[in-house]
Amino acid sequence: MRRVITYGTFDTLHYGHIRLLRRARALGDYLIVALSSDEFNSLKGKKARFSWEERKADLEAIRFVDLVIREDNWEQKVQDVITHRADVFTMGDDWIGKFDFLNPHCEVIYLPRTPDISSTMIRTRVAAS
Ligand code: C2G
Repeated sequence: MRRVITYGTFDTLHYGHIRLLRRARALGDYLIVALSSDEFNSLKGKKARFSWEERKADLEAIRFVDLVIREDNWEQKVQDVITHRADVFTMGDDWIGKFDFLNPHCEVIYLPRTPDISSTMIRTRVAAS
């Protein structure tokens, strides 16, 4: 059982996220998503439109997602990889190189981002409509 872990806010869930999650799950047999808490988002300078609980429920509707855990800080990744026995850590390549420190603990794979779609775009468009 090859276990994959990925992180993110996943606000206003869109096809860019879904294509990332599908490819992440295809790297193994079990996908764990560490979902940024509202508090951590403010640390990241992000304000999600939907609460952590709403964003968690949206993610759990995706067949490729096996477990959703909380992401509360930047420092938890090594412990998460150990606790959840992750063999692979993956993120979109907008993060390329940023998480290479995880290499001793698991494989680190960056996947190409889906162009021209973002939660910011959706929030802006929806707010304007
Ligand atoms: N993503 C993508 N294509 C897009 C938008 C996002 O592939 N058009 C990917 C991102 O690269 C990331 C994941 O979807 O791997 C989640 O994106 P966000 O919700 O924007 O997450 P982010 O704010 O980058 O948080 O500790 C890491 C952070 O929690 C990452």
